[in-house]
Amino acid sequence: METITEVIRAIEQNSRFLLLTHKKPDGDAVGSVCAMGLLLRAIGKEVDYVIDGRVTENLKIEKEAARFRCETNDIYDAVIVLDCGDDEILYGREYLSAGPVRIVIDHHATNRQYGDINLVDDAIAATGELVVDLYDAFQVPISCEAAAWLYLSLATDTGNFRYSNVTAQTHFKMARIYEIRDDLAVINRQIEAYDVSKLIYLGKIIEHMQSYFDGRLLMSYLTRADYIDGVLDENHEAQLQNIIDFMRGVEGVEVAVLLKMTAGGTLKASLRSNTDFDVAVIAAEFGGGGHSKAAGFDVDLNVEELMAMLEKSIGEQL
Ligand SMILES: [Mn+2]
Repeated sequence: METITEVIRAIEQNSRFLLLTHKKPDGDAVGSVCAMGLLLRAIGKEVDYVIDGRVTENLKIEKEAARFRCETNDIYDAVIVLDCGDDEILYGREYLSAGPVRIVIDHHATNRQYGDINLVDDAIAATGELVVDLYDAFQVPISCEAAAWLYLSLATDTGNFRYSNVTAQTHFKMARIYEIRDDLAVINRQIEAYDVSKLIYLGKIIEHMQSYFDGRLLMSYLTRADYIDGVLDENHEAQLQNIIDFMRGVEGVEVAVLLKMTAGGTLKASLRSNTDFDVAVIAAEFGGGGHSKAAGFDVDLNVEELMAMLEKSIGEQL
């Protein structure tokens, strides 16, 4: 049986669903979860969301986010996890056993297939694309609110439809969203608005930037000394999302790497590729994962050690 058919059967045969996604949810996580929840509710199912409280305000674009909670004591028929390739980074991992059936819907090439049913397609740009397929499978029209959540999902995971993960299918799906809503520019402005702290951090990143292999690799970092008031609070951390794109965009750059020190002293590495260079392979060497063009990992090393290791590892494959 085709996997999507298995997902449809599992949804049809059950009535109470718990929806989960990864920690520090991004636009695709929040967008795909809410669009999925609205689909389930449209076909008469009960839905609860257990979502990391660190969802940033700019992603709460519609009412469904008011239903988010951080924990539950309930028992469900099935647990659906969206946009999370690894149960290690799943928020509410203990709730994987809150129901007898686990369904994983995702688009990470490194997905660990930790569900009973794993609907994983790494050829699509955003998990929201799979949710659109499910609306079609159930013949449920996409509501005005669901359209906003699907826009959030697709626009953020594609860098506003500029990344190489975008296909004609992404645009065909998006065209339908534009037929439903005419205020997507307003929503986009809300999603993308940033704080002045973003510019302060950008200054630090430029100051620390180092170029390797004739500019084919750019690396930079932020340590505690760079953080406003010495800490990277959640609000400021959210401002750093996608800031690496300023490095990736430099002419001649094939790989960009940004290291951020966490409160615990662990380094969080973000890697981006402009070419066929597969940064998920590099991330996997350090115990992380992601996509071929966007990947990451966490490691307990200091900045100098890690930059030397990455220079060697990336240099061997450039
Ligand atoms: Mn995603």
